[in-house]
This record gives sequence, C-alpha cells and structure tokens, in this order.
Amino acid sequence: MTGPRFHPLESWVEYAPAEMERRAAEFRREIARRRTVRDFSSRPVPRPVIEECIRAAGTAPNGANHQPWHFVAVTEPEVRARIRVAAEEEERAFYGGGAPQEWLDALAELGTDEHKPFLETAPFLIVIFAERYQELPDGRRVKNYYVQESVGIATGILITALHHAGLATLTHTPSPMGFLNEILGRPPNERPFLILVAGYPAGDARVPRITKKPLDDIATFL
Ligand code: IYR
Repeated sequence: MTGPRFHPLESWVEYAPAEMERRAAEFRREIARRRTVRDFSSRPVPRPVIEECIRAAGTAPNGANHQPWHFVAVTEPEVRARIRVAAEEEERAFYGGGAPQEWLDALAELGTDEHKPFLETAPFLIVIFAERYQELPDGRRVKNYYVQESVGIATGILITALHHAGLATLTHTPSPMGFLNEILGRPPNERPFLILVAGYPAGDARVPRITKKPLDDIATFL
C-alpha cells in the first residue's frame, strides 16, 4: 500500500458572487431546455463528439476512484437490430401484463409502449455498464464501492455533456437487461445500467407536455 500523493489544485477557477449567480442562471436555462426525446433522426453524429462526451462522463466523482463504469458506443446496424429485438421482447412482457397496473398508469401520460424503433433509428446507442468488481488477471477480485451512485453520476454528466454538445438523448431501461452482456460481449462482473440513445431529434419530434417541480417542492434550506 502506498500513501496519498498530492499536488496543488491548479484547475480551480474563482468567480465573483454576481458572476457565479449569472453562470448558475445561464446553466439552469441551458439544462432546462433538455427534453427526453423518443423520435430520432438517423442523421449521423460525428464520433469525436461522442468520444469527448464519454471522456467528460469519465471525470465523474466515484467510489475510491475505481471508475466502475464502461461505455459501449454502438453504431453497427446489425448490433442495434439485435438489441431492439431483445429489448422489445422484454418490453412486450412489461407492458403486456408483467408490470403492476400502478406503474403502467404512471407511464400513461408519457405515451411509452413496447415499440422501440429509436434503438435502430438513432445513430448512437451508448450502453452503460456498472462494474460490480474488478477482476485481476490472476482471477482475484477487487471490490468496487458505491457503484450505483458512481455510475449514476457519470451518466448524469454524460447526458449533460451530450445536451451541451447539441444532441438529444433518451434514457432507456429495458428490464431485465442481461441480454446486453451477451450481445455486446461484456464480462459477468459488469451489469448493464442503462441504454442512452443519442442523436438528432426527428424533424417532427413531439414530447409530452410535462412540468418540473418548483424549487420550494424539491429543496429545503435550513
Ligand atoms: N422500461 C420501459 C418502461 C419505462 C419505465 C419508466 I419508470 C419510464 O420513465 C419510462 C419507461 C420503457 O422503456 O418503455
């Protein structure tokens, strides 16, 4: 075991309070424009954009800096077709009676169903895997910490980075998602976390009319 090695915090930038407020408001307006999109165009997206956004996600704070994530960016049409077939099979079971009525009622106003054409239409599927533990070459296992939290934070940064770059996203969670390990050739120490669909919205994309809770409902200042 080695002790900690430190160097000065060189990346820090300080803003005056008024500038902080302006930046906070500007970012809030920018992120509030983000909408989950289900109608995607097949227009291609440059791979370097996706690479940079995944690099941004990889900066996320995480348990013991083990960085317990893996991102599989899929463009291959045959692979996407296989993912769609498997996902729609799961979703048919979910919407066709597998899910409790209360859950189906909660989804009714979003208009979701078992049809997932976007899995083939959108140019990129980014499948996010959570690494439950690391496996060393000699077979020993190294424990990862706060895996769900870490991968959730990285995914949030990925969604934000893609939005900031000018792309629309959809978080898609077929359940169960075990088929993704098989189709994408990922090892058993990785568990699929979610599929992030990324691309341009279709020209006639429509989104549900929804609102976000006001500050007073989501925050308490003591
Ligand atoms: N996984 C399903 C169902 C679904 C669940 C929730 I919670 C949503 O916010 C949206 C959909 C699907 O992708 O259709």
